[in-house]
Amino acid sequence: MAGSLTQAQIAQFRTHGWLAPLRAIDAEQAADCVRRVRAYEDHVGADANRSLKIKGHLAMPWVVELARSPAILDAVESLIGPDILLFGASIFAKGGGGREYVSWHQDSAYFGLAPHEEVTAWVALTESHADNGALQVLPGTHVQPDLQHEETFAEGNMLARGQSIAVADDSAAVTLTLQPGEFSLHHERTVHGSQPNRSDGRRIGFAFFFIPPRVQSTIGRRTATLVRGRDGYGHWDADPLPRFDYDDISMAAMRAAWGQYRDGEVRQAAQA
Ligand SMILES: O=C(O)CCC(=O)C(=O)O
Repeated sequence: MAGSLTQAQIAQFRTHGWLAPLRAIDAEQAADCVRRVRAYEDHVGADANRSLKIKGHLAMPWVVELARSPAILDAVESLIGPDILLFGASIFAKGGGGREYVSWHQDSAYFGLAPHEEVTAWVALTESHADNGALQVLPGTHVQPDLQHEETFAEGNMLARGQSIAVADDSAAVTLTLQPGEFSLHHERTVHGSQPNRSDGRRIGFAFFFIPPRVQSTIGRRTATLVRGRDGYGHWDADPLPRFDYDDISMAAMRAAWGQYRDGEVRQAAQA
């Protein structure tokens, strides 16, 4: 299969369900993205975590461009093939010294996709390490089915419903240390989460959700954006992409998708 990953990197992903670090953009470009996130927050008057979720790429063209970074798509192509749809994007911005964390979960729980071929690229816009609550993964967990998640709505949990998998032993967890502009990849069923940010600075990452066009929505017709190759299946309608920053039409679609997800209209796979 074409793409940028070596056989060893592909084997690492297939065996362990994650791969890192890889470089998407340089540090200066990452700093520029951070400035744009702040500008977005000034514009909407609220933390980006409250709205740049699920379809966060519908708020501003630069988010789509970031997802389209050749280095990201080349790596994803190695795993899912030359035809690639961007199915969604969520920001995870954790304030320094805050209580926010992400409980152990699988992305697949609420994605409503089949077959299970989704790959998440988590792009670090700031540095991301153990002290500031970097993404952590439990290697090898992607070979399990969709697991039952308890919806805890716990205070500080950054996930919409505080959805959590009870993990008896997380001693094998791997912390994905990334520099600004680097990214990691994980499979939609890889159990992952993150600890609070104990540093002084903000830790910001953008998660992009990629699927091959053969993957279908199990919860009705939805939208996605073809970012490479061709879609020979037609399972997905086209996302209403932003024509400019804060485009009202695409922002309304983003808010609707996030609302459906957050308000429980999308049921978790293990209960379906
Ligand atoms: O950024 C984090 O802390 C968690 C990210 C995450 O859960 C995800 O990318 O699915």
